[in-house]
Amino acid sequence: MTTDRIRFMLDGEAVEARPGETIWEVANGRGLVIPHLCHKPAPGYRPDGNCRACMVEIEGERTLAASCIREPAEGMVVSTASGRATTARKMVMEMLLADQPPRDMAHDKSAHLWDMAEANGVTESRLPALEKERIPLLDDSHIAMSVNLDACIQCGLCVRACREVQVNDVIGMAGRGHDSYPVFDFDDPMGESTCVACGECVQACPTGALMPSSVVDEHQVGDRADFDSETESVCPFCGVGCQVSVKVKDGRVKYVEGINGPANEGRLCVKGRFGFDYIHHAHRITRPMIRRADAPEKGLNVDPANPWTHFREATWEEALEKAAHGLADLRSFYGGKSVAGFGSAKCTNEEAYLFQKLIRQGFGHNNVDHCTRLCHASSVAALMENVGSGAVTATFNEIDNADLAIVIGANPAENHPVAATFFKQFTKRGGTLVVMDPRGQALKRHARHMLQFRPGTDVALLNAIMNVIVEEKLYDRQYIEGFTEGFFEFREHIRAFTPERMAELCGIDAETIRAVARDYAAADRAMIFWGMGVSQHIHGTDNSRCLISLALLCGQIGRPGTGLHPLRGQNNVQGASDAGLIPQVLPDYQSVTDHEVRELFRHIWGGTEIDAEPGLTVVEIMDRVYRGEIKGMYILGENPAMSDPDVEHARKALATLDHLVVQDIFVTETANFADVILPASAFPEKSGTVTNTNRQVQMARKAVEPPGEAREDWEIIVALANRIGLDWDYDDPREIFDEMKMSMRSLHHITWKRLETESAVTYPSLSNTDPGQSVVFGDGFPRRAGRAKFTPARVTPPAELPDERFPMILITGRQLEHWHTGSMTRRATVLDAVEPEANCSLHPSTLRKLGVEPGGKVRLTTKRGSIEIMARADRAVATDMVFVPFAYVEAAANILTNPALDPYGKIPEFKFSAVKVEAAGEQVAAE
Ligand SMILES: Nc1nc2c(c(=O)[nH]1)N[C@H]1C(S)=C(S)[C@@H](COP(=O)(O)OP(=O)(O)OC[C@H]3O[C@@H](n4cnc5c(=O)[nH]c(N)nc54)[C@H](O)[C@@H]3O)O[C@H]1N2
Ligand SMILES: Nc1nc2c(c(=O)[nH]1)N[C@H]1C(S)=C(S)[C@@H](COP(=O)(O)OP(=O)(O)OC[C@H]3O[C@@H](n4cnc5c(=O)[nH]c(N)nc54)[C@H](O)[C@@H]3O)O[C@H]1N2
Ligand SMILES: [Mo]
Repeated sequence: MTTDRIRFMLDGEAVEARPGETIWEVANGRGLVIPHLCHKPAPGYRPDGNCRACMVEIEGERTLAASCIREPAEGMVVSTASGRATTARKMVMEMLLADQPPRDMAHDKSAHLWDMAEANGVTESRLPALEKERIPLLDDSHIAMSVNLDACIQCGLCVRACREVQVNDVIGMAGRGHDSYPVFDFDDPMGESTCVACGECVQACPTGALMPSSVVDEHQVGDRADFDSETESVCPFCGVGCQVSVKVKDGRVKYVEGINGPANEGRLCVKGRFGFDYIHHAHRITRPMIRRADAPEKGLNVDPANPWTHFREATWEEALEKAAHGLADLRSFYGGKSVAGFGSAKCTNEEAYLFQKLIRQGFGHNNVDHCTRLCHASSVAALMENVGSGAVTATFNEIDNADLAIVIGANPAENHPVAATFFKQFTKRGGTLVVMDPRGQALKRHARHMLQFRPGTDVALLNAIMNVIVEEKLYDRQYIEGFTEGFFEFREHIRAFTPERMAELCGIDAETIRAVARDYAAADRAMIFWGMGVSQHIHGTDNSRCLISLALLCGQIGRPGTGLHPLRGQNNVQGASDAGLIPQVLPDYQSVTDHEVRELFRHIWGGTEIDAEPGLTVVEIMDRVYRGEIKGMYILGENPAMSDPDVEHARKALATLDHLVVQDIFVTETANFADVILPASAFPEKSGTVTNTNRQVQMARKAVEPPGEAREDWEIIVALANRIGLDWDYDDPREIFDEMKMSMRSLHHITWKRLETESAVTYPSLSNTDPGQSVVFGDGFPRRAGRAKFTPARVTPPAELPDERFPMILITGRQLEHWHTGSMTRRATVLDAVEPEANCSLHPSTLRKLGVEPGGKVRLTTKRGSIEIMARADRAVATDMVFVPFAYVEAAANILTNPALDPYGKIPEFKFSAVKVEAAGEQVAAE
C-alpha cells in the first residue's frame, strides 16, 4: 500500500499524500488549516482554486500554487508560511475586504471570510473601497434567504452548491472578472426564480452575501455564530433522515444547518432547513385539554387558535386520569377490543415501541397500527413474501455505485429531495435513469427514458418489460438458479404479457418497452426505487411483486449499486414498523401467531399473554369505529381526520367514539373529535432514536424545551400506561431502547452508547465496530433455503374506473413545501408563504375546455364527495387527469378518495379515483 503514497516536504517535514489528495488536504489532515475561501472541505464540493486565498510556495516554481487544487508530486518541497506565500495571501484578503461592508455592519459578522482574514493577520483593508455605483443592491425577494451581493467575492461556491451538489441548476455567474456576480435563472430576483429554496448556497457562502433571512435584521446585519446552543439531531420531516445542527438563541431555533450524516452528507431541503418554526407557532398546545361538558356536538368545528368553546385547560393529573379512566372503563365494560390505538411514525423508536406495548399489554389484543398502512404496507407485504424482509436491500446512497436506476411511482425531487440530489448527480456522472410515472416530474429532465404511462397500469408495463427479458433470454440464469425459486412458473406466466398487448393497456409503445428492458438487463449494477404510485393501489402488492421479480430476473440484488429500495416516507416509519407498530407482528416483524414469539414477549413483558390473533389495520379499525364496535381510541401523532381515504366517513366514525385521547402538538382535525388532548413535545424537543429509509439508526437530541407544560411523548405514554393498570418503570428512553434490544435482532451490536458517539449505525451491524451493512442479501435471503421468490402478478384494473358521470382520473399526492395533512408545514412561516393556497394541477387544454383561467377555481366531485380548489395549469398531467395534494383542510383531497383496499397490504387506493371536474365559483357566475 505504501508504494502508491507520494512523499513530499511540507513546511520542512516529510509527509505523505494518497494519490489524488491535494496539498490543502494533506495539510488539513495534519491539523494545519491553510486559509481558504472558495474551497469548501465538505462532501460533494469540488475544489475550484479560483480565489487564491490558499496559495503556497513550491520550491523551484515561479508562481505560487493554489493548494486546494494542487496535488503534490514526489519530492516536492512546499512551504505554506514562506514570506512570498503569506504576503500574497494577505494581499488577496485585503483586496477582498476592500469591497466588503465593514465588519460591524456585516451581513454575517462571523462569516468564514473574517476568520480567514484574521488567520492572515488582516482585519481591515488599506485599499480603496468599491465605487458606490458598482455595489449591487439587496435582493430580499425570497422569504427564506436574503441576497446581499455587496459581500460577494465571486468565489463560485454558491454556483457549485446549486449546480453540482444539489443539481438544481438555478444559480449561474454573470458578468466578468471583478464585476461578475451570481444570478438566479436569467437574472431574476431570487424569489421569482425557479429556486426550490434548499438553501445549500446559503450554507456554502463564506461571506454572508447569501444569508438565511432568520439570521439578519432589517438592516441586513447578522451573526451566524450568535447562538446559545447548537444541537446535532435529525430532521423531523421525511424518511431520508438528514442530520441537522439546530442553532438555538433565547429558547428559539434561530437557524438550521445540514451536517455530515450518512444519508445527507451535509445537504438539506427547504423543509429541513427553513421549515422548523412550526414548533414555535402560537397554536402549540401548552397545557392538557379536556372537552367541555357544554361543548357542541363533536365535528370538524374547532378553531385551533381558539378551542375554548369546546375544550378547557386541565392539569396533567386531571387529564391523565380522565384519559386513562375513559379507556379503562371501556375495557372493563365492553372488553379490551373496544379500544384501539394509532401510533406515530413521527415519534421515536422508543415511543413507537411503548405505544404498541401499551395496546397489546393493556388491552390484550393487537389492534394497533400506524400510517405505514396507508403508505408502504403493500410493498412490505410483497417484500416479506418474496424476499423475507420488509426493509430496503440497499441504501439509496448506493446509487453512487450503480449504472442504472429505475424510479417508479415516486417523485423524489419533491418528497425525498436530498435523496434526489444523489440521483441527479448519478446521471451527471453518466448513470442511466429511467423514470416511470403517469405524471411528469423534475427528474424527467435527467432521465434517459421517461415513461408517462397510464395510471394504474404498472403491472402491465412491468410484466411487459419482464416478458422481453424472458423472451430475449436476457435474464441472469446463474443468479436465478442460485438464489431464487418459482422461476419456471413465472416464465410460463409472463409469456402472455407481450409488449404489443401491454402497450394498449399502459400506453407505452412496444419499442420503448423493449428498449427499457434491454437497458435494465444489460446494466451491470441496477437499483429500483419506488413510492406511493406503486403502493397505493388495490393492486399495490402486485405492483411490488413485479419490481421484486424484475430485480431477481437480472440478479440485481445484494451487490454494491444494486437493490430494491422502497423510499420510506415519514422520518421514522421504518423505525416505528421495526418497533412493532403493526397489527400482525411484534417488534422485528415477529408474527403474533407464532407461539414461541409470544412466549418471548410474555417473558420480557412480565407475564403478559399476547393475543394470537393478528390485529386490525387502520382502515379496518375506522370501519369498526363507524359500526360502533370500537368505542375508544388513543391516537398518537397521526391525523386520520385528514389522512384517511373517504375522510368524511373517518370523521363520522371519530365523532361516534365514546372516548378519544389525542396526543399531538396542535389541535389537529383529529383532535377536534377528542375528549382529552395531551400536549406533546415536537421532534426537536425530545431525545430518542429514529431509523431512516436506509436502515440507519440515528440519535435525535433535544434542542429546545417543549412549550408550557408539554411533555415528551414517551413520558406521556408511560404515565398513561401506569394509569390503566400497567406497572411500568422507565426513566429514560435509553431504558426503553435496552428493552427493545431484548427482542429485536436488528438491533444486535447497536447500543445507545454507539448511537450517541457514532453518527449512525446501519442495521444489520455485524460487530460492535461495524458501522452496518448498506447492502444486504449478497449471500442469500432470510427465507426458506435462502431463496427469494418469483410471485406472478396479473393485471387488475383500479377499483373505480372513469365513466360518464366521473370521466376523469384523480391522483392524490404531495408537493415539496407541505407535509401530509399540513399540521406542521402550514404553520411554518416560510413553507406556508411559498405554498399558501390549496391547489390542484390540470392540463392547460383541460382548463381551456372548462373555461377556467389558471389560478381560477374548479369543483372536483367523486362518488364520495366534492371540493372546490384553485387550479394550476400544468403540462405534467395528462388531459384526463387531475392531481391534488392532500395537505389542505379547506379542500381536503381525501373527501374524494376511494377507500377500496389491496387484499394483502390493506392499503387504500389513494392514487386512483374517477372524478368529475367542473368550473366553480366566479367563472360559473360569469357565464
Ligand atoms: N414534501 C413532502 N415530502 C414527503 C411527504 C410529504 O407529505 N411532503 N410525505 C412523506 C411520505 S410519508 C411518503 S410515503 C413519501 C411519498 O413520496 P412519493 O411516493 O414520491 O409520493 P406521492 O406524491 O404520493 O406519489 C408519487 C408519484 O406517484 C405517481 N403516480 C400516481 N399514480 C401512479 C400509478 O398508477 N403508477 C405509478 N407508477 N405512479 C403513479 C404520482 O404521479 C406521483 O408523482 O413522501 C415523503 N416525503
Ligand atoms: N389522499 C391521500 N392520502 C394519503 C396519502 C396520499 O398519498 N394521498 N398518503 C398516505 C401516507 S403515505 C401517509 S404516511 C399518511 C400520513 O398520515 P398522518 O400520519 O396522519 O399525517 P401527518 O400529517 O404526518 O400526521 C402526523 C401528526 O403528528 C403530529 N406530530 C408531529 N410531530 C409530533 C411529535 O413529535 N409528537 C406528537 N405526538 N405528534 C407529532 C402532527 O402535528 C400531525 O398531526 O397519509 C396517507 N394519506
Ligand atoms: Mo407515507
